[in-house]
Amino acid sequence: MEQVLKAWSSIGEVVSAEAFGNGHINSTYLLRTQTEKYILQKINTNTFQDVQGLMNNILQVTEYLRKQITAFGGDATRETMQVIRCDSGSPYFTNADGNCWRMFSFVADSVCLKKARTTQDLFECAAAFGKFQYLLNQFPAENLSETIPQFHDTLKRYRDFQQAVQQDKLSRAVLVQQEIDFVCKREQDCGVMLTMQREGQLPLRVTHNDTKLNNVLLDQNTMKGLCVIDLDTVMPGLAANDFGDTVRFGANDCAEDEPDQSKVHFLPQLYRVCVQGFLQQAGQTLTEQEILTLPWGAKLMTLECGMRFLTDYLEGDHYFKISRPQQNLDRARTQFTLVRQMEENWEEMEACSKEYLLEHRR
Ligand code: GN1
Ligand code: MG
Repeated sequence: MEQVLKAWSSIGEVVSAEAFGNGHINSTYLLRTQTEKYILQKINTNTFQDVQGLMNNILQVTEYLRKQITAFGGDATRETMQVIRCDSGSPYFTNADGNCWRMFSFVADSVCLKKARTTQDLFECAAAFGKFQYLLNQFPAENLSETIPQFHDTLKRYRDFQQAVQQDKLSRAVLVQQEIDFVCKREQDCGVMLTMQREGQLPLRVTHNDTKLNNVLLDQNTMKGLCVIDLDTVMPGLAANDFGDTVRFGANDCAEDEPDQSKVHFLPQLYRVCVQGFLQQAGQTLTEQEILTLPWGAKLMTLECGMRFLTDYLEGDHYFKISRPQQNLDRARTQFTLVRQMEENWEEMEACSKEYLLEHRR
């Protein structure tokens, strides 16, 4: 790391560096100098192969957000991420070993939660991502590179899953036949929103695509949503998917990798809170059809994420970081339990959208 830090000599002497956060992909560190804190990240270049394109997206999006936030009277130094360029002026540094690193300023007096402690925490998370989408409503999407092609193409994720089952490189398929069957029964579901989008019923928007609670900072004093982070997957996408991934992660009472499925509960009352938070901010820019497909966003983001975890388990855990064996399998099982319970609560989920429309559109 010493060699890496030389590329940012302008921040002064770094007195400590510690591992930070819970991301599954990049490696994150908190740095302290005598006076300031910074976030240093090693970019996972297996996942993000076009680092130039990735950083270019982040620079464009944060610059645009800074203007928007200022125009709305906010504090742009705290409400969006800020890239700290290297001494050379580049937004990232490539080490002699080929690893790519980047730095962000640390948002003071903010917290990042692993799990919502109160209903309000989840509301704030959904609202922060709703506002993110609202602020980027007019952003020229054609300027963004696709950092991970077909990221939320659920049908492609299904095909990747099928391939992993067929190849069965580690002979694990026999251990997870139930889970495999669960996914196969839902093949038709995977294409529902993609078809609507292709047919012009759902617009593409600039979306975040990874809207879990730990990708938003809350103000430590007010516990209000403050700053959306992890901008690696900002790309054109569907509004309902941004809503849906917040639900996947937050509208339950369990950890993402809970091993005991009897402890996994999808909570419809928290689903409702997500609808309220997201639509409070993004509602006015969304079409009726987008609002009606919110339940699909929740179900498909959860199913897709479960498929991705299961695929990774079958392929030998090379994509998502794990800290114990079977963690990806537990993550997958938890997602499937949540999907089943969403199906059981489908009418209530649909009712939330309908009630919103009745109240706001007629
Ligand atoms: C990854 O990087 P992180 O931990 O915020 C993943 C998301 C998954 C999520 C599951 C680039 O997000 O797509 O939904 O894990 N990010 C990427 O927790 O694949
Ligand atoms: Mg993250």
